[in-house]
Amino acid sequence: MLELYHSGRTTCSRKARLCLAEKNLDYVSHYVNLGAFEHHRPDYLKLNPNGVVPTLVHDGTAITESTFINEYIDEVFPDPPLRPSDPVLKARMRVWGKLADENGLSAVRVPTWSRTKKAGMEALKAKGDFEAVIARIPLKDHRDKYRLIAGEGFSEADFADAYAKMDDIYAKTEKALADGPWLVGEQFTLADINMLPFVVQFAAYRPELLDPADHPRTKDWHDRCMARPAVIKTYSPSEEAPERPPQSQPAA
Ligand SMILES: N[C@@H](CCC(=O)N[C@@H](CS)C(=O)NCC(=O)O)C(=O)O
Repeated sequence: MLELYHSGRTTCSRKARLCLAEKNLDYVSHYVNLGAFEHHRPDYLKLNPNGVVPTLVHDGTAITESTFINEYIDEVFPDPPLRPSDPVLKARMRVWGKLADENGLSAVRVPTWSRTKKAGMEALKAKGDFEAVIARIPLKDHRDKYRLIAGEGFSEADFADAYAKMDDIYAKTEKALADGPWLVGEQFTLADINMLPFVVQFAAYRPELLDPADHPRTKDWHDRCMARPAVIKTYSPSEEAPERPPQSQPAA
């Protein structure tokens, strides 16, 4: 049995949901409400010690890290294949995964956390719960960022750095797609799946990035990706990816 712990609409959750949808795999969906800090509860930390989403559980075994989750899915359920067999192309595919995990995630976090987490932090501070909640966060980097959001927020330099990373990723997709139609050539692969949620989310904050005058190949790739049935399914509001998080469950 496959189970996915995810938060629906976050970039990393979407990566894993996209891969499962491309494979047409059934899974039990467990929504993890980040706003209610469900990802820092002891029961979830047993599955994912970093306290982040997503986590795939396959027959009771937890797999973490969205890029590795997707490789695992492709290895165990090889049809249709989402990794090139050519070792050079496979290495290139992994470079896209690394770029998504490092620069993609750190870039998207600046505008996303600024918009989605500030009110929650204010509420925690008002209730006097802030320090206790922060102390339960396993990753120091996340503890520091939550503190920043609760205080002065990301600086102009943080935004400039995030925007530079977005520009760099769009420049890289534009260059790679000259040899397309997909990011590593002829085959639609995990490179496309792992990068798409970032390209989409960057454009949600900066629509000009998808201007065909500036990034014609990336715009065309984006549109072809968004027309795939698995992508339509993943991006449509659904019970597992609601507009608003469902009611938080009581802590286990
Ligand atoms: N490298 C990890 C990063 C996971 C991650 O940071 N996920 C975000 C959502 S995209 C998260 O759980 N954030 C925790 C929070 O918002 O407190 C992966 O790709 O699985």
